[in-house]
Amino acid sequence: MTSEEQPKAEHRSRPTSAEFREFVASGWAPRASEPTPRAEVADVTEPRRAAVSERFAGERLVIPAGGLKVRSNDCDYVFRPHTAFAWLTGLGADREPDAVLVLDPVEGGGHEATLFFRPLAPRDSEEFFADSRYGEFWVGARPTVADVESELGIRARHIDEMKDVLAKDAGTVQLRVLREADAAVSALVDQVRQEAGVTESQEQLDAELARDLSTRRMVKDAWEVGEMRKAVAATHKGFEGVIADLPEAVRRGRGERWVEGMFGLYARHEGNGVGYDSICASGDHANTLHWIKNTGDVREGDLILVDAGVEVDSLFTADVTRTLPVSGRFSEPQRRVYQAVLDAQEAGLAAVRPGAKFSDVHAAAIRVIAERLHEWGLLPEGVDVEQTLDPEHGQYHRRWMVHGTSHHLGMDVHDCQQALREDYMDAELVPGMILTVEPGLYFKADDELVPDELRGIGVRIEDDVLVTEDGCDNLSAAMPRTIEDVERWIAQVQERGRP
Ligand SMILES: [Mn+2]
Repeated sequence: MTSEEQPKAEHRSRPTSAEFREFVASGWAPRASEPTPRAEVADVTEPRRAAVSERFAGERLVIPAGGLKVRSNDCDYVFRPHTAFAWLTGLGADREPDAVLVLDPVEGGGHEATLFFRPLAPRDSEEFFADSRYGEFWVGARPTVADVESELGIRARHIDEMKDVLAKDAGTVQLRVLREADAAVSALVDQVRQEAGVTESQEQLDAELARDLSTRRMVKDAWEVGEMRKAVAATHKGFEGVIADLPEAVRRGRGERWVEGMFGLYARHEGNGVGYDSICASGDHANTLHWIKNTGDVREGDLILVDAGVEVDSLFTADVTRTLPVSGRFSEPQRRVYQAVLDAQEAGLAAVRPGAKFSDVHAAAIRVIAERLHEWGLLPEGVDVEQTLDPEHGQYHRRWMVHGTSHHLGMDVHDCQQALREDYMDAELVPGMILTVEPGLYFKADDELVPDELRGIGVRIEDDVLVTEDGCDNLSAAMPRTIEDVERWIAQVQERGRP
């Protein structure tokens, strides 16, 4: 109900004669009589909704998917549902624009879930042939109410029926909406509240819902870990596609785009797409942390930093970085920097275990970074390791690694972003959490504080790690990381060709 409006194009028209409408509606084979089979994910979303129901007992919760966004004129961006909506319904990939999940409290406790959406329109409707956004002629047949109910195990209704459900005893039933997902649904909820005589601001209540739905995804269940493993396996394959084509990337010029395209090909083929814009940064570009322009050449002798992840249809995404010598062998200065980052990563990985604090991982990795920079004489005169690690009066080493070492990972690449500091940075790790460990060192080409031979070298190594009962399981461990293994990997993949 709430996609962004597309500007009208006055020069276009569709046939409207009664004769045509009757003709276009006739002569089609009957639709499949069997609804869509139940999806595997339907079994795992039910307990998720039950947990949310328990937390917000007696309240009505509104969780929109969001709407289509106009790219230009009558072209929209590819749709991606809000993560909380996808997590609670099991709808992933590009489903279902304008849908809204409503959890309605029932007497005696618990909630009834209803998915309001735009079901498939009949063939005698104008939408069928004339609506380029939703019509079957244009975007294919969408699911029916029966399809959605049978696929997801959730009651489904036409979106037009939603307002009445929201308005039902709105004066007595507490209403909360996930505001960030869909501005129009939020406006509708505000209108319902106003009509019911609710005058005090409800923003705090809505923010609590957003925070809960974000924080709640921090510990992954077995099914979610399985999706992460799929995402990582596809990412591994994508990296091998990139490695196989590195010589081609060098030959063609503008090789960063070739690398981006090669990874994107695998991401799209193996999964839903990339989980975030791939960073394909050769040479000095690696020192721009979020280099996604990818306009540069890939040159023999340089390192190329590739930070990329495949997102699978459930929207779980990997997030892996490898820094690869374009010619297949690291030079001596490249080895020195790479090994320091690897040592920092090993220290970070060793700190991942239940009971450790999230921030301990960064502390362990950044200490190694500080030590190496001190050994190399790069810290200011007279500053030792402990002094630079002082959070108040130091941190000189952060000039060469300004980012953090870890973030939670899941359906969003930066997962659980709405969580409070006490539930994230200051929280203890527990089994089932998945985080990245990704230290780096970045020596810009114009950095006059570092020796010539290090200028223009940027290295990051990033793996995706599951917290287990007694430590951690590196989900991306199959992707080589040590200097020797990376060199051997490149030689083997280039010998074999694209996977
Ligand atoms: Mn990352």
